[in-house]
Amino acid sequence: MTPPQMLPTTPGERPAAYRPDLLLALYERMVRIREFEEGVKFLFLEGTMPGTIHQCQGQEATAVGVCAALREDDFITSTFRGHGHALAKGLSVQELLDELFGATTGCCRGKGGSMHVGNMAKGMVPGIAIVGGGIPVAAGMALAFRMQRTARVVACFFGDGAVSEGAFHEGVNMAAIWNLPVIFVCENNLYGASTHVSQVMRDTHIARRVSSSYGIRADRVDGNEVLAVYATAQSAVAQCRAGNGPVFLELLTYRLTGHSRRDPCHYQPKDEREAWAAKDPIRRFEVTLKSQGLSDDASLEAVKTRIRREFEAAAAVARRQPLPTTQDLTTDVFA
Ligand SMILES: Cc1ncc(C[n+]2csc(CCOP(=O)(O)OP(=O)(O)O)c2C)c(N)n1
Ligand SMILES: [Mg+2]
Repeated sequence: MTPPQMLPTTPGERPAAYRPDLLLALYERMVRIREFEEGVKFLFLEGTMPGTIHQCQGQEATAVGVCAALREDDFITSTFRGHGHALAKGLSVQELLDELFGATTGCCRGKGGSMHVGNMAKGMVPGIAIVGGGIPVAAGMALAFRMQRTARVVACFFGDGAVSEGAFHEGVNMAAIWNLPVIFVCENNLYGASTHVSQVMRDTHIARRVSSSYGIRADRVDGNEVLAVYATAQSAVAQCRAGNGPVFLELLTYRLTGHSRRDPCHYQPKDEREAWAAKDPIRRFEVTLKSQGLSDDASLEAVKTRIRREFEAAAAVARRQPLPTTQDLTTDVFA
């Protein structure tokens, strides 16, 4: 990924011009996530892929916009909904698909599965499926980075459901009093499983709650606008690297799929779903790319076709990868 360019002055503001290769890279990454999720959905429904899956169709701009502002040696923590975070941080389609098939060639040697994807060598702690569980971990990693005198930062992804957990208070408060280099990234998709945010918090403006409770910078941004996410993440990362962290980002987005594959999603009202489908981050960015003369329908379609083929080739390989043996039960454990 191209290194960050100019910093915006106001959170969420798009700088006037980004280099075309950066814009096209952002687009390609979002499409890779969407095609991955659609392809995995098919493999799951077909019955070939074991376990369950939590998918992120509709939320591609949050993962891509934040991770594009990070360096390779920065870290992210993630959740049970981690496929998009992983691809955005630079994990390969192959190592993820192998993991989803439970193969030893997967990013966690087949022992993590869909809810725990990650790769420490690529700056991603394997996903933590306990809601809010990654938040104290991110604060601890950031403390370690500080004590090691590095300029590395941690971006900690979690959902709106996590902000009422005790772990959230502990982690954010500790990061705040010690100015730790953490970007707390709340993907507010309006629902924790089937429960709407308004049923679990009186003030649904999460960023406002955080800035008044913890005394840190907290921005609320359109999470379906990849350049707004990227610009805000860049300035948050710069602030954290300069020793003035943490920063909280509330990214407003929407899951255009069920909570998990067994969820028919009946609790999302039709008009709400349609309104958010019209704000699909990929389609919106296509409009931007076309209006800037960087792409046309044919070239965008070519990107999708290439990425779809890349997925299909990786899936064909993943189906044939070796599965762990009983000997593998006692490897990769502490004791
Ligand atoms: C501590 C804890 N409580 C409950 C659960 C069960 N659970 C799994 S996902 C989920 C909803 C999480 O919602 P949110 O944090 O908004 O993330 P999203 O699914 O919207 O990405 C719940 C309640 C859990 N995994 N951990
Ligand atoms: Mg949610």
